[in-house]
Amino acid sequence: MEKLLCPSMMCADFGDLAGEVSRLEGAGADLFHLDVMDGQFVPNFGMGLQDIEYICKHAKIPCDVHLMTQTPGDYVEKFADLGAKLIYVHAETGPNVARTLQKIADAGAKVGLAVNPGTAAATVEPLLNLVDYVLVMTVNPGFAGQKFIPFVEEKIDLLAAWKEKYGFGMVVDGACSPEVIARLSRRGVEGFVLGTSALFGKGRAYKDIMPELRAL
Ligand code: S6P
Ligand code: MG
Repeated sequence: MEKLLCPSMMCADFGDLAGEVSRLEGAGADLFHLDVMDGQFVPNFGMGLQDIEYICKHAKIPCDVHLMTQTPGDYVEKFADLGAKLIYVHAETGPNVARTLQKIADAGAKVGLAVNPGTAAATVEPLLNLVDYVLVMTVNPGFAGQKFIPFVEEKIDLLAAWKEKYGFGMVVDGACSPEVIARLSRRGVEGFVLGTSALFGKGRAYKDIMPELRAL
């Protein structure tokens, strides 16, 4: 199974965003992961519309947007217009997530469903009919540099067993270290969001790290 390596741009050097985009592309990144937080759904803020627009415009590879926001349904068209090719909204954002997922498809983007560590696979099963990618959170969302939550692996196995029936891809977000990538890529996960655990702040060039991660 081909891996999808997705650098999390909130971990990048914003003083040199253009350089970061081109170095990561040169290193073989598949998709830029752009986190949006509203200070409500998670206790943090970021990234701004200008950041999203800039990266989507300058990137040669596609961008996803991970909306960690309370009312994502009001904004999916906006992010599709800014250039997001895949939009994740959280399953925990209210009773009408199915409508929001439909809105993403109508806006012409791939449909993503993000699932918090405390949300069961069974809870999201009906929604799987509507999604292209499930983003399994292996930390509580909001911050880079947290610890991997091991009990989520049981849910990853349940979801992996449903991939064929519902036709979706699985991406993992949070504390994706080389060990986690090696283990979970053998259990049906194709996509990995790369933050501080595997890629950023390592004192090594992205072009040296990324092929190692792909080979795991
Ligand atoms: C925040 C966000 C994530 C992080 C990423 C950081 O929860 O959704 O995308 O940026 O998980 O990775 P790491 O390796 O620092 O945990
Ligand atoms: Mg994220």
